[in-house]
Amino acid sequence: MTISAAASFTTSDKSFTRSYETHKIRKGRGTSKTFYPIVFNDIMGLEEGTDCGICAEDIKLAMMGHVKEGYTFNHQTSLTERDPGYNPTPTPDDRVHVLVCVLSANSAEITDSVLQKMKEVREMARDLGIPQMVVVTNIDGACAETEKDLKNVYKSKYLKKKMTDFSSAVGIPMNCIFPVKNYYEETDLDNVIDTLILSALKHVIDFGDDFIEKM
Ligand SMILES: Nc1nc2c(ncn2[C@@H]2O[C@H](COP(=O)(O)OP(=O)(O)OP(=O)(O)O)[C@@H](O)[C@H]2O)c(=O)[nH]1
Ligand SMILES: [Mg+2]
Repeated sequence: MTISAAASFTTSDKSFTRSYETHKIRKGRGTSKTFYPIVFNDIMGLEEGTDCGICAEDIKLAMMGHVKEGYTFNHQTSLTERDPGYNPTPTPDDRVHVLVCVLSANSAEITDSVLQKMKEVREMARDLGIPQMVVVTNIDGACAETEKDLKNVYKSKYLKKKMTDFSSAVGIPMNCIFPVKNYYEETDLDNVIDTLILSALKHVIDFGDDFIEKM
């Protein structure tokens, strides 16, 4: 259990994550502290609000490695070469190796403006050759059967529909969409929760690995 990426605890539709931040997974402690060779970069969400809604162009710049750690996204304008948050000379490590879209199974219909941005981002990733996948979160609260027993995840008609609808709306194949439940109230680890998260993570790593091989 770790509390690395700050998550917001309100149910408002406002975006909580504002800046570009790298999250690492620690291995060992003290002098034997190292990190696993995979990192996650979190960005502001796509949904538009009074002061949120990342520009699709910023996601493209991030994928190319041009966004510096700690850069605070501006929902009105995208990053430019003149900005101190712009990295003009990205290394292969600064580049993105897999694009993961996180979607809540609990949310209402995805708005047209978000779908449009997703389409743009997908096309940019395709042009850059970056593999794409989707993680569907909140599967516990979205369906009574999975709430009762998480093992029912692949039996849930509701989740299946949510995933097929999303697959056809944005054109991501079903075998690139992974349902997970995140830890949020539990204080101890649980094998079923871990199985889903680790299955998604295994695919993230495999897809990323395929991309690195081609780089
Ligand atoms: N029940 C349940 N709650 C979840 C799950 N995933 C996340 N949450 C909760 O949902 C809330 C929002 O999570 P965040 O990580 O802030 O979501 P986010 O998509 O990063 O939101 P922004 O940063 O605003 O774009 C937090 O209170 C989480 O604990 C899940 O799978 N199940
Ligand atoms: Mg966030």
